Amino acid sequence: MDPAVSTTSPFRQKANRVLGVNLDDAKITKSYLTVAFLALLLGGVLGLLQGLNRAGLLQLPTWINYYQILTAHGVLLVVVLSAFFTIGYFYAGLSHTLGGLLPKVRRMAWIGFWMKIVGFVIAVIPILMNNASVMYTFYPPMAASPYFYIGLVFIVLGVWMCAFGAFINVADWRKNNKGKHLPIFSYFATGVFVLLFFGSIPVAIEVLTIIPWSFGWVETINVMVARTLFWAFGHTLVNIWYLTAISAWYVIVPKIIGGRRFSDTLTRVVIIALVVMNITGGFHHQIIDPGISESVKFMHVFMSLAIGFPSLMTAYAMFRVFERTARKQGGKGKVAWYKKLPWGDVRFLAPFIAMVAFLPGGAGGIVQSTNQLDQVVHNTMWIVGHFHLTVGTSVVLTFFGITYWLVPYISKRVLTPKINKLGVIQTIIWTVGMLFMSGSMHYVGLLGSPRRTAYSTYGDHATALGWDPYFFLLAIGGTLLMIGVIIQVYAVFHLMFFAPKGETEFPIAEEEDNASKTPYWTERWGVWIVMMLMLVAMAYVIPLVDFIVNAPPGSPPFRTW
Ligand code: HEM
Ligand SMILES: [Cu+2]
Repeated sequence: MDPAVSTTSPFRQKANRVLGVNLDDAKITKSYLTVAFLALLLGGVLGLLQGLNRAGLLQLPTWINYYQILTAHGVLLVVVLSAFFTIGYFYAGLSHTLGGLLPKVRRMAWIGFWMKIVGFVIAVIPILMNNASVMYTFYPPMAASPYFYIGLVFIVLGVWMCAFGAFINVADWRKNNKGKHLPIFSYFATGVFVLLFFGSIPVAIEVLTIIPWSFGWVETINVMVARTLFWAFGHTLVNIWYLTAISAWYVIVPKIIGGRRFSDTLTRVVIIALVVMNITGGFHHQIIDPGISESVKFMHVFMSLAIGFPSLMTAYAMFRVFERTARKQGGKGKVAWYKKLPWGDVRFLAPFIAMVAFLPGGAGGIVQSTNQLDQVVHNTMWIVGHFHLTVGTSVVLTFFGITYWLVPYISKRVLTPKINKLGVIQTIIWTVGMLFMSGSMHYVGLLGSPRRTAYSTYGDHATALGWDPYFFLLAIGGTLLMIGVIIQVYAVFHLMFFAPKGETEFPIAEEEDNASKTPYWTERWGVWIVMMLMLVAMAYVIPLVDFIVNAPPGSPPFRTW
């Protein structure tokens, strides 16, 4: 049965059947994706400027400095692009799989949209005025203009609005569909919005303590508490992107290649595991921080590595689906079946490369979670290479692959062979560009080049001069990526406004015919949330109490730029 029609409201049922997509809901997603891809365009330009500057190929004009650009690049790409894409994508899926958004929820999505836009404008003005060059991580002791943080408050409130909207819609569906399993796509959405809400509570607390400090109303701030609250959020954000990406891997990609989904139970267990074990990974961003006892760090490393298990389950599930589908279509041999996969289809190719990139990405993550190895790479360009591989490739390429069906779906248009081909070319450019950029970042990091540092030869020191060839490769990669950004943004707006009219399907794969029944305990979200909160308490109460009770003198605000 098409999940889109499993609603109780006859009007909504009809609207969906006739139109394929609910136009009011589509408008929400269109607006969110528009903002997301404008952020990609602008963020990409700034990224290229950084890359060229670090390679010594470009001197920035005097009215703008490296750290301003770096702050804007981070905020645009990891806050604006990711948040707007994630919300736009999941709202489209909630609408599709739950039979339309409730009018109340639609309003909440719009209020959330404008709150985020207003917040972004309030935060961006001090960045442009060079009063907030604190990077997207913004934790003390560096202090920005208070308006930067006030803008962030609006962004968080806007995100919460969307999270609650999703909860209300899901609760309504469950009330009307007692005893049924939440459709798998909405199950992913629920996991993501649970993490978005709970994960942003710590950062909200952090920002509320920073605001009086940055106004000068209080003199000092507890740096360790602030950093810890930030990373409880920052790390969760990373896994929100990841969960968003794998929702497409589990649910969408099998349909696109003409196959069926992997075990529904396993999928739901992976989601539960990622939600429950997530927030507690935050300390792996603080392995080098002083003032955290070894036992606490050890516990957190364990928690971080635990996330590897659902990832390995995912890797297995994906390749199993690929093989099974290819064999059904006549694929033969131990590996020759791969020829049967639709390599020329950007909706498959982009997320496939994204999955492959996650292998070295995940391996790098294990390096960084290891105390001794992290001593070598911490705060070097290696880290920048790592997250351009994970978020800049695994996540973003999956997002790109999604746009080639999601944008036509919400715009009542179709993907043409020409745009598909352009998408394939874009995917290849992105992959090659990232190989150059991320590869050289990793390597030059091992040679000691620090991250977050404008061009410098350190008085022509031999070590620093040895980095030059790698920065040159980085700049080549960055230039390719910029071309990729332009093609991708063109494709999105072409599909939104100019592609031929028609119906595009929201591709949701079915289960195997002989699939075993999913146990109902997977639906107990209350239990998973309580388990998650218990783990968070276990991980954070002891260190936070320690930071507060045994606090060193607090820090005044610093302006380092
Ligand atoms: C045209 C494509 C891109 C280029 C050329 C580029 C280049 C760069 C460079 C050179 C840095 C600065 C390294 C440093 O000094 O520490 C950087 C930082 C960063 N990039 Fe990109 N990047 C691109 C796309 C992306 C994408 C798609 C994302 C994420 C979705 C991303 C996320 C980040 C983040 C989070 C930082 C760190 C900012 C900070 O340290 O505060 N970038 N990028
Ligand atoms: Cu992390």
